[in-house]
Amino acid sequence: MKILRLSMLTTVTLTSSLILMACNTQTNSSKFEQKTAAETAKATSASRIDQTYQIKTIAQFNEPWAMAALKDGRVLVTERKGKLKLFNPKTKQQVEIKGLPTVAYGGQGGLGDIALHPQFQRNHWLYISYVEAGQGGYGAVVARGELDLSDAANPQIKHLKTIWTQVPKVQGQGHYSHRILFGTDGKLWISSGERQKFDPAQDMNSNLGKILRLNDDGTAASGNPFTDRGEIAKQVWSLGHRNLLGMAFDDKDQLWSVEMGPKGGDELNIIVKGENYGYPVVSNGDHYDGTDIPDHDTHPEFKAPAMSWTPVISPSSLIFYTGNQFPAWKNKALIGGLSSKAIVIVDTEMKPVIEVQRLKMQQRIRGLLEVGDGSIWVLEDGKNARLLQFTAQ
Ligand SMILES: [Ca+2]
Repeated sequence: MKILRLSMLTTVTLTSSLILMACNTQTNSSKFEQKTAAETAKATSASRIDQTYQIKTIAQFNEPWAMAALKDGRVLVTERKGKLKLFNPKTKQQVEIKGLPTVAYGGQGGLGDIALHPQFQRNHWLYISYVEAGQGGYGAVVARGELDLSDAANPQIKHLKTIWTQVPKVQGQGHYSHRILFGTDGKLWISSGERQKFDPAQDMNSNLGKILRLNDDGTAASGNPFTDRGEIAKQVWSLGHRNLLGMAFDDKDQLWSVEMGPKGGDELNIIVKGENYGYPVVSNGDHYDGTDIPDHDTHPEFKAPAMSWTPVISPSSLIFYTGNQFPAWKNKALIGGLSSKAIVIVDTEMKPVIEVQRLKMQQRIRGLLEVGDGSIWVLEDGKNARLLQFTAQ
């Protein structure tokens, strides 16, 4: 019975990837086709799980990007055009927070991520990432301010100050990445995309295409691996990245990232100090015009992804689930998918790392957040995007 089900699944996925191939006349490489079959087959292995869940719509936002939960149950939601909303799930009320900077909205840019300082209860420090225009074009920045909620009707950010900037600013409005995350070490981790400029990912005079590890004031953290290679390089923890829209620590305090590949080759990476992940020299995807980018296995000097997807999932976000409402997802990676319109569940403790469940969502998924009671909040992408709550059945 189990064998039958598996072979049926394989047939279905193979058929759908063949249809995809037929629709996409640009895809002409047989190597690509073989890999597609192999990678989808991997996802239909015997270790699939089938965690059930219930979905409730709880709010709606305009082009939301990221969320952060306050201890009292309220949630902060960023909107790409530059608004920060304080949402109270009990009253369903949304209050706009004042004191936000002007953001360069356009392309993939605008207001981006949000993170609370580990000692937020004491210092009220809030961190946001957003895109600014300046000399040379556009670039993401991270700013820190104090969130003042003392006047419930008039919440605001005070003393906002830019503490980190993408270098250099360049033309174009894509691949900012600009995820921000605090580790248990109290350090501020930033994902900085290569801005669709390829080579900066290997250039140590630029912080594009890198993962950075900073102190909470934006200065480079001690213990970083490239401290003897200049001021910008001091920030760098790992390099050779493309567009990293998700970063999260697992239960063993290991950092992981998800990264959009070019045509094919979306990646889940285990992030190791000082490693080079090879972009744009290697990728399991290829250029959009069909030009080959050598695959990871041709260049063992670069760190290969723990898992890659072709066809792509377009990963927007990453969390590791730590709660008890969904036992089968405990300590698994949950990845929000844009073009895949899915939430992709990955078991990172398996060798090799494998996808174990895929939730079909019918909408592009932008953000994921686990809250205190172990339920999961899911943000759709775009205008009139819903905030969904996942609870156990
Ligand atoms: Ca390739």
